[in-house]
Amino acid sequence: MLFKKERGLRELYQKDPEQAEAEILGLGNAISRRNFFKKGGSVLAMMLGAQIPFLGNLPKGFLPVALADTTEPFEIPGKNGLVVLNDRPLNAETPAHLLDDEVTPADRHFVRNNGLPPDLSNPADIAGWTLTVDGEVHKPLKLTLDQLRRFPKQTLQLTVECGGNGRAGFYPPAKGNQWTFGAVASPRYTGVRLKDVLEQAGLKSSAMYTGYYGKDLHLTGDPGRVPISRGTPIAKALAPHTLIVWEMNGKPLPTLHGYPLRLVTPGWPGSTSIKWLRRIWVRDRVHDGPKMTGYAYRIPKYPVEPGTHVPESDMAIIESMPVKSLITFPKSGLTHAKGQELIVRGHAWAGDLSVSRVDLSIDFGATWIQAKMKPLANPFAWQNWQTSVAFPSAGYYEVWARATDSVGTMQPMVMPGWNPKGYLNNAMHRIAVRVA
Ligand SMILES: Nc1nc2c(c(=O)[nH]1)N[C@H]1C(S)=C(S)[C@@H](COP(=O)(O)O)O[C@H]1N2
Ligand SMILES: [Mo]
Repeated sequence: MLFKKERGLRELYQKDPEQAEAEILGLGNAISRRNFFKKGGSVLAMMLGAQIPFLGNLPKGFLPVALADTTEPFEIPGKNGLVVLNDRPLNAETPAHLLDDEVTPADRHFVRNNGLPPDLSNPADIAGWTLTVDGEVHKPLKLTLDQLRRFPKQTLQLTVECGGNGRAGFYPPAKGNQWTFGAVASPRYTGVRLKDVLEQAGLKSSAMYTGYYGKDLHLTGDPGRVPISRGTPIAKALAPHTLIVWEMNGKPLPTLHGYPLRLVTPGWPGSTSIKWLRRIWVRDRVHDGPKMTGYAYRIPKYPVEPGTHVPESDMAIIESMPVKSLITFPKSGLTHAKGQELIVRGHAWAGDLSVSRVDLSIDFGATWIQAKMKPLANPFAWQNWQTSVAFPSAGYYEVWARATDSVGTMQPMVMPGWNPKGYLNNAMHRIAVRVA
């Protein structure tokens, strides 16, 4: 297989332009440049929306600038305005100003795949879908989708953020998807409590951790390899807001988000919310599936100097995510009329905790204005907030947002604890405002 590690299109273009061109065409492996232009010229023209009269002169390895400059060189079906960070596996984030909805619509929900989504084109795959619950249980279960629907139904707004959201802000840089701010979402999910299902299976006293398995394929395409299998301590699995869901915003889960079934572990790294869920393995020890061990989704047990090599034995699994906020209106870079108040709004969330306040600054942190928080939909929904700010004169301003959680911890202004894989960057979000 050609792709062992994750690799973005731009990176690929630098290293292996012919392969990149082949990837654009979805041909999967290297083809000759001559062939590329024979088969590819028309595809490229379609993507650009225009013929390329001098196609033959386009230097090897030059991604047409019209594609390189746009944040979305590929259309992801069902998505609107997302920035593609990697196309294999697919990873795409939502620009902050497109996350303005109080409840995230499906077309604005970020996508984070570690492998290849399962092929569900055969209706029998869905009709025959089962969820297995085994391991440290008295009565192993194999539930059909209909059987799952018989548990008490729950609908909740739940916030899920990728553990690597904000990675782009770390220095020295960490490898992996360079998420900026947009790998977070808070849609309304419908499903059942994981707790109710685990109780039907009857947890043994040895039940300590969960291990979730989805139906997606490893990047190599090898059906014997699992792209990701993570879980949580049993207490989080039994928490009332941890759900097995089949609907997002009142509609069947979109394919990219785990149709027909996914787990949602709100407030914890998104990687514990396994999509295309088919098995829950109750463990008598900390789960050791792919991406549970080593450096994956782990941070040093103590603060380290940026760039330090940390031994694996000193890495601890990330649990609750830190307090964070986002300014979703207005879009950064606007010009605002002098003398008029500017409405600023956004969201804040705090892992397992709640948000106690959100403050804004227009003077680079010297003074702060407390934002008004709207009523919280339910625990683990994000907290919508809004306020209006007045600027004393014309000029360049930044609006900074800082959330504080229920135990008094605030977002840092600068990069928080550096860690080898670049997780948990909850530095404040800021937008630029020109007042004229
Ligand atoms: N089966 C499966 N579940 C998965 C993943 C995956 O690659 N495969 N990615 C995880 C990660 S790292 C994140 S952040 C979330 C992203 O969910 P989304 O793609 O619905 O936004 O899904 C998690 N669940
Ligand atoms: Mo993630």
